[in-house]
Amino acid sequence: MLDDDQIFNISPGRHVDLDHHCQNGGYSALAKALAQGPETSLKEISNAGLRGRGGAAFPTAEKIKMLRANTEKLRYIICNADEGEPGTFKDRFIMTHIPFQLLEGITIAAFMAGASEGYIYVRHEYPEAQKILRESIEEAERRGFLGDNILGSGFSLSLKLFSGAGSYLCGEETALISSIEGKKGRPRLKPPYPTQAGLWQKPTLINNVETLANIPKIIEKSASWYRSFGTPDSPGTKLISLSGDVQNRGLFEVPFGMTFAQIINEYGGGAKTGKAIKAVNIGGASGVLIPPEMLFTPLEYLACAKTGITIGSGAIFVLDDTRSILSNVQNRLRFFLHESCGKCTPCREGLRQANLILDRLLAGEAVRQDVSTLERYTRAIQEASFCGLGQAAGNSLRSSLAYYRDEYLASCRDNKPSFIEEETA
Ligand code: L3W
Repeated sequence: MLDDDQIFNISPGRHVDLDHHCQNGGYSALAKALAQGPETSLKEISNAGLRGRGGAAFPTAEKIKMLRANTEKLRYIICNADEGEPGTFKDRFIMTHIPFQLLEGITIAAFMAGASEGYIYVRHEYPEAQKILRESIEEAERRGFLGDNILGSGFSLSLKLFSGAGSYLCGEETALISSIEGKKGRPRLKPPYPTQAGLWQKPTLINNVETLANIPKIIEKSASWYRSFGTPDSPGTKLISLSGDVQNRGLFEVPFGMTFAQIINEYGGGAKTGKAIKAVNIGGASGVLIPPEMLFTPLEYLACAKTGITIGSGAIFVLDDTRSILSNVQNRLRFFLHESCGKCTPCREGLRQANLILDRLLAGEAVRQDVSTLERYTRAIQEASFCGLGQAAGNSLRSSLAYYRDEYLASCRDNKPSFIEEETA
């Protein structure tokens, strides 16, 4: 998806501009899509097996088909650029380096879905991305790639940028839609899905930045080219935000099918000198903590689902043997506690109580019973929370309690020899 020649040839702080984009084949995919029509283009995306890159991996073509099946004339497209998942910085890179590839992808997706109006919802914390995208939208309009009668095809798309206001919850699509409508950014129950009733109750195609940026290359180079990367279950590539205790931290585009160990060693250069990997967090703060033995799982939706790993937005955070699992888990728990909207009790109260137990554990004041209580709270948070925030917040708790229970128990004062001596005295 990322064109190395294009990206490495730009000077630091600059992005691939419209001329540069066009010189490298940019907008030929849009011209091709407009010429061959929405059905043929959609078939190519379907054959490519492109799936949502925001975290849920829903088949992109299926979503677009649902919009096409809707009889409502006014349809919207929304690009979800509210990249708030801690440890994730892939969408920012796309927006600040290859904005026209993203705009081209949005325009082709809108054409396939029959959407005539759209928004890019960019998180408030990305002012640089907002500026670049605003200017890029204006330039694409001036040059006939956006706006009325795109490339003389009769297809029109009015695209606007919308700035978030700093809420993680607004990355959830129904909360995001509410936020654009001027209401509180809170999720609602699905169904109806946005494809049925989205922005202003109209059918809406909402996709992540990375998903949309994949579309031009598939249309330009074909589904079979796309399938030459990855595995039959998970074709193509994934942007991985790699951080933590590795030699090389950064953003890497990797083909699906590589194991997590390969990604960490070949791209990340392995653990820091003299250190061993203790745990790896996959899928951002919403994801799971896994032990090194599980790193031989391939980056593939099916294989990961079987082992309980959530690829999510593709963030990988490595913890070496100097790290405390408990303080790492608490760090993420506090993030969710801060971002919880407070609407439902399991999330609002469950996270607060879990945090208090972690406080006690870290202060050496907890007892073994607290660990069992933490397990019960984790189940309640995951199973009874209203939206994905609570459901996902429990992932690091659940996985760390499963793989690092000994570390929890070792922090309990009634697990220490001195306490046992006191009790029996
Ligand atoms: C029509 C149906 N549409 C599903 C659509 C739905 C949505 C997409 C996925 O959560 C995950 C979450 C986070 N008819 C449909 C349908 N859809 N069934 O498909 O839907 P869903 O509900 O499975 O997931 P979601 O609410 O989109 C996303 C995880 O991602 N995550 C979050 C990452 C955050 C970022 C970021 O900051 N950029 O990516 C990380 O793990 O926990 O599980 O469009 O409408 N029958």
